[in-house]
Amino acid sequence: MKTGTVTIIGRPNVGKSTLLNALLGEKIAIVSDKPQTTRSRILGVVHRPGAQIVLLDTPGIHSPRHELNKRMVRTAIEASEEADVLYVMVEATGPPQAGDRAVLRHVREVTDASPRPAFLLINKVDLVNKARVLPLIADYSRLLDWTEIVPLSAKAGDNLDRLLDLTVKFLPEGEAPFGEDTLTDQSMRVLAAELIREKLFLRTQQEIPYSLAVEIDDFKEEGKLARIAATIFVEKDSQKGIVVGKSGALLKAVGTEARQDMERLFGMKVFLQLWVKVRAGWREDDRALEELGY
Ligand SMILES: Nc1nc2c(ncn2[C@@H]2O[C@H](COP(=O)(O)OP(=O)(O)O)[C@@H](O)[C@H]2O)c(=O)[nH]1
Ligand SMILES: [Mg+2]
Repeated sequence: MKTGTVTIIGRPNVGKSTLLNALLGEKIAIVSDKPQTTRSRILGVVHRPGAQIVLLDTPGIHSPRHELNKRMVRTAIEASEEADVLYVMVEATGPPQAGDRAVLRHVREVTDASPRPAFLLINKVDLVNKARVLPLIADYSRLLDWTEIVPLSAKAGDNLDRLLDLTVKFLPEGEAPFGEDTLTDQSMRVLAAELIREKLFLRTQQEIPYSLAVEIDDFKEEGKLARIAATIFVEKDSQKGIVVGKSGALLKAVGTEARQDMERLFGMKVFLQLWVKVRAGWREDDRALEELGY
């Protein structure tokens, strides 16, 4: 058996979580059009004939301003240090940005400390003309000595099989760490909280998505029904009004969308109750961050 850990890193919003979901064929990592959607390390297991790949999706590497973000970046760095193979993701839509260069500096540090294969993944090729990818490959090749360079589209599913074939070659021999049916190490509670947060991210703007956290208060399974109660934390009273929405409309829409995703993922009926509470300054508060699982 070939098996090992593959960590996906990159600046925020390049498509790391979309790739994790695409490689798993199941949505276990939340995705939005906004940067910093992913806040924790997300483990997914890819099963291939003769191989098991333990994939780690990570928060985007960025300059952190809040304690929450410092923890997010630390999580990404630590997960990259565990990797047998590093996936370093960038976008095909433009030349390397300052954020990409910061990621590459980190890759250099990790590979200098302990040499390991680093793949450059040029994502979102569906958005550009093929002719634009070649100069990008040249740009990035000047910046680092890549083991492999793989242009792909996580969203359209382009070149993913080739990526996995190349990856398996670089994995060590070993015993598979997870059972054949294992998809993730995340509990249903965590998945439920994340799906609620995703729907909120998609429906709120500006500072609000970043001021939100979700905590599951109660999760009861009764046969084929799950009864879930969750609290959405915001930082200010004014945000609470916005998250609840006019006559509760936004909260209701979020609840419906999250419930539908949970029913699909868990294969059971879900009864979901949502509450909104103000918890000022939770993003800077060590105790609150621990309680919220960050
Ligand atoms: N067109 C296109 N969009 C993508 C692709 N991969 C991700 N996206 C979009 O990019 C945004 C950020 O994706 P996400 O996976 O959350 O990025 P992350 O922050 O790196 O995890 C979302 O709107 C995705 O739908 C891709 O291959 N093509
Ligand atoms: Mg993500």
